[in-house]
Amino acid sequence: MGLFDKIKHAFVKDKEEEKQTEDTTQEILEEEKTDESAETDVAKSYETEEESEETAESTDFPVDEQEEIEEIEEEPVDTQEKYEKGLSKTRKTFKDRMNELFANFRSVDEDFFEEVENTLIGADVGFDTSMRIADELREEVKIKNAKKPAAVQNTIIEKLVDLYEEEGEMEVNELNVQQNDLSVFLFVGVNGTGKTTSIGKLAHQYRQEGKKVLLAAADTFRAGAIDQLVQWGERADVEVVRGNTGSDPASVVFDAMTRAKEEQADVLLIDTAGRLQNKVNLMNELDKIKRIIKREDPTAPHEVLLVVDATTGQNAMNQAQQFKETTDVTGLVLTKLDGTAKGGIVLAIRNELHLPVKLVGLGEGIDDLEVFDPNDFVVGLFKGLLQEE
Ligand SMILES: Nc1nc2c(ncn2[C@@H]2O[C@H](COP(=O)(O)OP(=O)(O)OP(=O)(O)O)[C@@H](O)[C@H]2O)c(=O)[nH]1
Ligand SMILES: [Mg+2]
Repeated sequence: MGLFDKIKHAFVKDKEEEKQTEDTTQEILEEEKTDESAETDVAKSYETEEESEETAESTDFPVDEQEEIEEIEEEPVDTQEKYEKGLSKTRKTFKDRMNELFANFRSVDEDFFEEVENTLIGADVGFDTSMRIADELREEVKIKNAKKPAAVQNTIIEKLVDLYEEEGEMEVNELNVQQNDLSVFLFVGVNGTGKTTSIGKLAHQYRQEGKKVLLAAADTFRAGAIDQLVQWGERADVEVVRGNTGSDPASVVFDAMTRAKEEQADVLLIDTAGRLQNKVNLMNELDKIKRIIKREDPTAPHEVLLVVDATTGQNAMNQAQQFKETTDVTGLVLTKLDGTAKGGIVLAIRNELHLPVKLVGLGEGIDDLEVFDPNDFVVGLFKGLLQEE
């Protein structure tokens, strides 16, 4: 099944569920009219099968219904839910923009195609992507003779998804983790994008999986940077290899590589400076760090992860372009997706930069980092935009 078909499938399923919810709500409302103890009914409907099969003994001492409801509400949100919640602003903006586009819709003419271009650019999917989609739409509308707004909107989504799917054919979104051997991940990116935070979160995840994790504090330039990583190390319960502020970051990396090998660590995550005296210095320093890593382990670094802040939109794209030209970036960590409506840049990143997003930051907490699933991402983003034709 193609990606667009998956979205259509999810859309149809949602519609069915919506209808079912409507029906159930209707039933509940009707029951409420006849039954005064509606609260008990709601509590009962939360019972799992297991609970309803409880022994006679426990039925003798019924649990307080209120307590039972609270217990259920406290259950941790699952990953998919967190992911969808984090993207809600992006989804809403896409929807609003589409509504705006079609609010003034009269006919499919040249003005309309220009509006489509503007809408897509405004939704941060990238300039080239927007132009290309509008061009393809011109053709498609001619062929299909699609004139109804719903059909045109669905065609725009179809084109966007098809392009995204096509461009991602060779993309590897999984992190390059070495089995039974040390994995070295180098984190790079301009200041404030979320390098240190993402390292802390990832360290926590690996630690929870039972891996031996080491961190290297190779941002020796900014006062306070080392302490920040040390704090994350404490939170994630992992060791941090560090030097003094102002010391040579490459020597910290050397120490970290040596120690990781000695202690047979599974993962070494290296934090680097976001800002130096100037950009050339920064790139030279990253180069030197990479050389040291390679000298100690010719297969490493296994990932050079560029951390970009999604809230900065086009700026994040420009940074990625610059880093890509000077460093061998292997993937992106896209942070702060939770606080932004600019999630559309995931499409621009893929279609125009050809860099795989590998991790996404969905909040400031230690658990707010997810591996990126590109298909789930677009399904979540676009299924709410399809229209019944
Ligand atoms: N909402 C949200 N905030 C985030 C996320 N990731 C990082 N942040 C916040 O962004 C700010 C900067 O994060 P850092 O990890 O210090 O960024 P950095 O890249 O290490 O910055 P420098 O050390 O200055 O180069 C902090 O306040 C983080 O809490 C995210 O996914 N969502
Ligand atoms: Mg930092």
